[in-house]
This record gives sequence, structure tokens and C-alpha cells, in this order.
Amino acid sequence: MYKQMKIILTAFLLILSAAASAQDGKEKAMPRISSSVPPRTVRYDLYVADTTVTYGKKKKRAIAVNGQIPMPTLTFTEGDTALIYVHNKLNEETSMHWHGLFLPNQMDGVPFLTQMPIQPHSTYIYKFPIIQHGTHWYHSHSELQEQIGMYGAFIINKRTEVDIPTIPLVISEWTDMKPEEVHRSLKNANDWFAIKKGTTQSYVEAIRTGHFKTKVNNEWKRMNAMDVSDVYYDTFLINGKNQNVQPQFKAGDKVRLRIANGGASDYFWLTYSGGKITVVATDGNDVEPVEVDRLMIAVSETYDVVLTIPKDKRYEFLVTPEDRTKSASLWLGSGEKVFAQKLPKLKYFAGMKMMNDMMDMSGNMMEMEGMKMQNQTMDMNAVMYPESLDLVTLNYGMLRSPNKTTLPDAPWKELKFDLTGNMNRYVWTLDNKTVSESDKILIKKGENVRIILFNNSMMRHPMHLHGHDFRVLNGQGEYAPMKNVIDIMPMERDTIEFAATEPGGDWFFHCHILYHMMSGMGRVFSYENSTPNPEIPDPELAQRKLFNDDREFHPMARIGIETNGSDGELMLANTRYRFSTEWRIGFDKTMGYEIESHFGRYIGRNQWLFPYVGWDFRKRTTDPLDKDIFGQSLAPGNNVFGQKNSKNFRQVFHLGFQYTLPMLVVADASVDHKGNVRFQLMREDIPISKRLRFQFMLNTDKEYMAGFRYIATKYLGLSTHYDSDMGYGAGLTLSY
Ligand SMILES: [Cu+2]
Repeated sequence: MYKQMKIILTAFLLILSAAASAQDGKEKAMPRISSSVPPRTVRYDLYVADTTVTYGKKKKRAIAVNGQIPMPTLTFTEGDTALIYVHNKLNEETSMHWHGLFLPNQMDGVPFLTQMPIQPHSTYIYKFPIIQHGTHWYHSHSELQEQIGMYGAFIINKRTEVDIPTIPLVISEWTDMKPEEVHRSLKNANDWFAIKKGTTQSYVEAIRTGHFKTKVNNEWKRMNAMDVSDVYYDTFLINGKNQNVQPQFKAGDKVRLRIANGGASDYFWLTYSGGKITVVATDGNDVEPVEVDRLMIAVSETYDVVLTIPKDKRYEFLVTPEDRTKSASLWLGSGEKVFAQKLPKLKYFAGMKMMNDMMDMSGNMMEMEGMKMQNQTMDMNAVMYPESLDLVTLNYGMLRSPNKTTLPDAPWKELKFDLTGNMNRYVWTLDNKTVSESDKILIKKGENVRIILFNNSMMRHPMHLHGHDFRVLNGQGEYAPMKNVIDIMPMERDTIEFAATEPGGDWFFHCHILYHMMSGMGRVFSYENSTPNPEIPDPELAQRKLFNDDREFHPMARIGIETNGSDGELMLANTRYRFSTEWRIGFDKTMGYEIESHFGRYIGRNQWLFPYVGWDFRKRTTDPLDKDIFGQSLAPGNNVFGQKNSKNFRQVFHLGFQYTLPMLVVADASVDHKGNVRFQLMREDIPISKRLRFQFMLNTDKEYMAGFRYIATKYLGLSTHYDSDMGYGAGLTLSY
């Protein structure tokens, strides 16, 4: 009873203090931490609950902890013991991962891997010794909860800490779209985000800007429009606000920002109007101070930077997502505003041209002869930057540890992974395998593990290792920096090494872009001969649940209602399998109906090959006098193979395959159980202009179709098409 009251009281006090700090609208600069405070057990109570926010245009659901987004900053001193009560007030499961921390495996907070999820309306206690220092953060590792508010700073002071004001900064994105819907849109190659961001790269835009050849070349190599980020966001937040003001600084003051990128999928440029940015730490590890004009913070990375306020003015620390759609600002000092330079729009066609040059016809990134691409030292994206590049931009090659970081003398284990992906179907993998398709990787306590990573995809990936820091081999020899996230740009080959020093357990290694992780881009490192984790009472069940993430099926639908009839498609698909059913139903009785279904599996890394089984039912009664636009009778004669055309009446099973050809044309060959053969070519979603799409189909049954769709909203389009059997139609197309 006493304990319960204490919890309630603690919560009440926490909420009060949160409300107070929200009211004065500024973070409190941390005083100097004295080394004389003895180690203590520091307790936090975190109440995870639903809330609503209006960060974008509408009131939307979010998840807050102790009423706050981001979650409260947790502060410790090296040597303390963390005691964290997570009270789940949600009607769904949750979990809490302490990102970058060295801790016992069962405290790592990965549901179904290191613990079972925290059930709704229950409390879970995390307790672990704090044996390191630095800027870290924490977040939910359950489903897509991180996208809607479950991220916060986790700060560990050294026993003796630097004596300058310090502000923890958590950067994040906000979308008014539910994260499940974001994920589904990505899986369905819906280009609504590109329309919102103005990055469709349509044929009209290509012709207007003189890049027609580049666009054709791009589609010839079977690529869609290129982008540096996947999701359109409504706003960007620094500590939960788009504009932050810290007026307390005067000319000559210094401030240390402890920055964590808590965004789910965006990288951010960091720039400052008051002069150079001095980088002093990354991922919680000190580096030799290095002065730069700007740096990019990858998803889930942390950087500590020191800024000087040069005059009694208000200087802008500008946070710009890599796609440069919008920005967020932190203002330091008071008085006249000094703006940081806004980053100009990216030159996407220049990027597309570079991608064309980098990719061969089989969809592999070509490694260039004599060109060593690693550690962000050569920024291939720079071709898209309109700004002058005599700026000093941070790269991993510039990071140097103040102490030697060489690993102990021990046996080595070397692993190699290709970072692989399929943009068109939004499948992300290592060596073309998802987490559920691969075994755990066994490592031994006491050995050193070297991992060589080659990015054979068109996107950069921030790869994160749980529970361990790794050295990034960056040319600094014995002083290679220690990190727990490594951003790998397309075509880069990077090497990391870590000492397997944990007593045991399963440690996740994954891409930290939330939607890539949920697609299965990761592996589990498992210590050999680990004692069973008491938090996982049923390992088989836990594994099945863990694997469900990347096995999930996503629904999709396109329903056309036009003057001559309805046609459309329903689809359920996951990483490898697709079930789809298409229909055409004429409003005029003689036009009848046809329903064709396919179930199949995608083969290969690019998933260009799709063998399937299917069934086809159709019934039409055509007047022999009816003719199509070419004057050809609609009555079934023979198909082009001389077989009797069954296009008007068919009840068959068929076998076939689809193959994606250059120009993204899908060839489809099938034979039905009566021996009739059909060959078909089709292309959907040719981007004519920003919102106008063209599609066509023709086959050996002498059927053909062509049509336009104008995308009005995410779910609604205006459409028109001509169909050899049903004639002209115009109406609406709903896309889900
Ligand atoms: Cu990724």
C-alpha cells in the first residue's frame, strides 16, 4: 500500500515538474556535476499513455510518457544504478530499449528477443548498473511506437563533467498519417509521399529540365524515381517543438548540445549561423574535437557538439531533414535574429543520373575501379547539392578517439554482409534475407568480431548494434572511433570490429530506419552456450512472434468505377508472396464479367521474376457485329497462336510467370489447363506529370487496354480508359 502511494506520488511530482518545464518553455542548462557525489540508485517512473497532439494539421493520436513528447530526459552519473519502472497505461504491448547502453541482455528491451513485451496495464522494472558515460537515448522497440512519440534522451555524466551549459536535444519527425498506414503505403509503392514532397520525377518534369534521356535510362534499368528519404513528414521537432528558444546565452558563451536523432526514418543536416560547430563526441564516446561547418546525423546516432555564441544576438541552430522539405530550429541567445542559410532544394535528376551510372543492368551497384568508397568521405549525394561545397562537412574519417581503442588479443571471427533491398516492393534485407529467413549468428565470448558491410542498395542505412560499441576502421589506426551506429552510404564498403565481451544473450544488429527494420533488415548475434534468458519462458513462441514482423501481409486495393463498368484489383502481399485478384465487370449485361486471380512467389534479390498459379473465370456475350476501335470484331475468333480464343468464356486454372523487363514493363506468360497459351505485356503507373499516370496492356488474345489516372488525393483519382472489350469509360479510381 505504502509502495503504491509512493509510485502515485512520484508520478504526480514528475507530471508537475514536466508541466512546469513545458511552461517556461526552455530546457534547464545542467550545472557542473561534482565528482564527489557517491554512486546511487537513480529511480525513474515512466507512465506510457495515449495522448493527442496537433503537431501537423490535425489532432492525432500519439504516445506520451509522463505526459511528454519526447519522453523525459533520464540523467545518470557513471557508477549509478538505473532503476526504471515502466508503467504501461496503453491498451497495447510496449517495451523500452536503452540505445547504446552496455547492460545485461535481459534488460535490453527488445520484445520477443530479450524479454516478453510489457503487457497493457502492467509494470515492468528495468535495473542495470551504469558502466559508461555519454549521450544516449531510449525508445520503444515495439511495432511502430517510436514514430509517434516514444523517444527520449538518456544522458550519463562522467564523474567529473565539463563545466559548460549542456542541453539535450532530441530530434524527431511527425506525420499526421498513422505509422501503420505509412508502412503500408511504402510496401505498396504508392508514390503519394513523392507527390507531397515534389519528387515524382515525371516525364514532363524530365523533359522540361532537359533530363528526358536520364529518365528513360532510369526506367530502362528498372528503377523508379530516386529519393534520399522514404516518408513525407508534416513537421520536424526539436524536443517536441519546431521552434525552440534558449535566450539565456550572452556573447562569448559556449553551449554543449547533446543531440540524439530520435527520428524513425530521416537523416538531418545540422548547421549553425554563429560559426563553426565543434564535434566532441558521437554515440556516447568522446572524439578529439573537430571543427566543421555542418554535419549529418543519421537515424539513431548521437553527436555532442559545442557552439559559441559570438555576439549578443539570437543565433539559429538549423535542423534540416536530408530531403530538405522543411526544417526545425533552436535559437541561442537573445536580440536580433541571425538566420542560418536554408538548404536549397535537391537536384533529383542529377542524383538519378548518378544512380544510373552506378547501377548495372542486373540491379547491382558497381564498385568503381580504384575508388575507395567508405566512411562517408565521398558523398555521392553531393551531385544533388546546389550549394557551394567549400564547406567543411563532417565524415567518419575525421573522427578520432582520444584513447587507443584496439581490441584485446583474441581469436577473430570475420563476417561479411551486403546491405540489400528492393525499392519497388520495399523489401530490405542483409544478403537478400530477412531476420525470419536467417539463423542467429553464433559468437563466442572472448572473441573479436569483424564485420565488413557493403551497401548494394540505393539508400543509406544506419546499422545499429545492441549492447556493444564497435570500432569504425576509418584510417585513424589505433585511435579508431567507437560507435554503436554506422551510417553506410550506397556503394560504400565499411568495416567495424567489436570485442564479444558480454556473458551471453541475443543481441540485435539492424538497420535503424524503423520501416527497414520492420521489413526484416537485421540479424541476431547470439552468444554460444548462453544460459537461458529467464525473461523468455517460451523461446519457440518468442521467436515466432519476432519473425512475424517481417512476415506480415499488407493489403492493397484499387477500385475503378467508370461509366462502362468497374475494374480493379485486391492484393495481399509480403516479402516474398503475393495474392491478387483482378476483376472487370461491365455495367451493360452483354459485357459480362471476368475475374482473374494469382498466387505466387517473388524470386531473386530484385524480385523481377514472379511464378504463379491462378484461376480465371469469365463470361461475356458479344454481338458478332460489335467492333473495337481497329474495326476488329469482338466475337472471339482465334488468338495469335491460332488457338480458339476463349476470352469470352473461360473457367480455367493456369500456371505462369511474370517478369519485369526494362522500362518496368511486366511480361506475363501463362498456360491454362486446357492448353491455351497467353502472353501479355503491361505497364502501370508511368509518371507522365506529377499527378498523371498512364497504363497499358496488350495480349495474344487480342485484348488491349490503355488509360490515364489523375491522382487527386491519397485515396482518390480521376480515371479514364479504353478497353478492347468494354470500350471507353471514365470515372473514379479509389486506391487503398
Ligand atoms: Cu535501412
